[in-house]
Amino acid sequence: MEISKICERFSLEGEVVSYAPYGEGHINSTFLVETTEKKYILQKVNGVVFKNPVEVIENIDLVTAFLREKIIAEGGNPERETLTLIPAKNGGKYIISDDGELYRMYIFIDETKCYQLIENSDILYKAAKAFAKFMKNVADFDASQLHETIANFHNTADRYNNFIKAVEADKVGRLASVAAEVEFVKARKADTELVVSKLQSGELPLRVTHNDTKVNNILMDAKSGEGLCVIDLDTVMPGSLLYDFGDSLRFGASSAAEDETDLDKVYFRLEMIEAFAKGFLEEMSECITKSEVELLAFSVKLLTLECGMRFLTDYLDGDNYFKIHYPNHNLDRARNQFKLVSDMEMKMEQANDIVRKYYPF
Ligand code: ADP
Ligand code: GN1
Ligand code: MG
Repeated sequence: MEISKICERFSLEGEVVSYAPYGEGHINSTFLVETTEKKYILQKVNGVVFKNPVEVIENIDLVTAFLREKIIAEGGNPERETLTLIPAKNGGKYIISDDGELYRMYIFIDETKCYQLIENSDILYKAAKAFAKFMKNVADFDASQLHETIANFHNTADRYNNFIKAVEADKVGRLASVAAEVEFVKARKADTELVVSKLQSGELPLRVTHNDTKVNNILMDAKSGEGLCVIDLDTVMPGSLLYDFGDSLRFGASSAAEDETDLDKVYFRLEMIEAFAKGFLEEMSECITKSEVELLAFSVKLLTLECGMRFLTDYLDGDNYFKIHYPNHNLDRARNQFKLVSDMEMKMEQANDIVRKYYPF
C-alpha cells in the first residue's frame, strides 16, 4: 500500500511533503516522513519476525508510558529521551494497511547521531551508560504485563536446536558450501547451554531487558554527544543482563562492519570492551550480581556466537528473517561473527581482567 495513504491514517501535524527509506535496521521497514510542520518515523513492523505485531505495539505503549513518567520526574524531555507513538485517526497506536501489514508512527528524534561503526571508545562508554540507565529505569516495570514478542529470543540452547534442524532440513541446498561453519558451531554446543541453565536454576537473575542493544539502537545527542534515547523497543522482555551487555559489544567492539568480508579486518577491540565495561559497571554497580559479573566477558562471545548461528540458520533456511542486500549476505555475516568468536576466545582472559578492574570478582 502507498506510503502517502498510510500517512493519511495517522494524526500528523501539517501536510506530508516527502517520505523516504531511512536507517540501517535489519528487521522493520523504516521511513522518514516530513510534513510542513514536523518529521516522523514510519515503520512497517516485520510480520514474519513478529508473529503478533499488535503485541509489540502494546509492549511499546506500556514501556514508553512508564519511561515517560520517569523522564518527566527527572526534569527531562520525554519526546527526545524515549520513543513517542503517534495516535492513528482510528484512536489506536497503529494501523493495519489494506494488505494486512502493521504500521506505526513515531516522533522523529532530531539532532542525533546513530553509529553504525564506533569511531572512538568515548562513544561506547556513553552508549554503555545509556543502556545501563535504560535497564535501571525499567527494573521496577511489572514484567508480567509484557508479551513475549519473539519466543525464546536469546535462548541459545533453543537457537542451537533450531540451527541443527536447519542443517538437517537443508531446505535450499546450501549445506555443502558451509560444512566448516556448521562444524564451528557444533564444537561450541556447550557454550549455548550455560546462561540458559543458570537462568533456569535461578543462579542468574531474570530482569526486564532490551534484548537488542546493537549500538545503532541508541540515538546520541548531536550537540552533547551523550546517549539520548534507547530505541528499537520491539524485544523489551524478561531476559538476562548478559544479553544486553554481550550484544552491545558484539557490535560496538568489533573493528569492522557486521558484513565485512575481509576477515583480517575483523577482530575485537579491547579498548572498546574496556570503555563499555567501565560505563556499564559505573551505572550498574549497585544492582549487578557477582554471578552476572563473572560472565560479562563470556557474554560477548556467547551473543556473537548466537548471532552468527542465527545468520547461518537464516542462510540455510533461504533468507526469510534478516533483510539481505545480496544473495550470500547472511553467510558473510555469519563468517564475520565466527571470526569474532575465535578472536574473543583468544582474548577471554584479557577481557576478564578488564572487567575485574571495574568490579573485582
Ligand atoms: P529495526 O528493528 O529494523 O532495526 P529500528 O527501530 O532500529 O528498526 O529503526 C531503524 C533505524 O531508524 C534506527 O537505527 C535509527 O537510525 C532510525 N530511527 C528509528 N526510530 C527513530 C526515531 N524515533 N527518531 C530518529 N531515528 C529513528
Ligand atoms: C536485528 O532490528 P535490528 O537490526 O536492530 C535483530 C537482532 C540481531 C541484529 C543483528 C528483532 O537487529 O537480534 O542481533 O539484527 N533483531 C531482531 O544485526 O531479530
Ligand atoms: Mg534497530
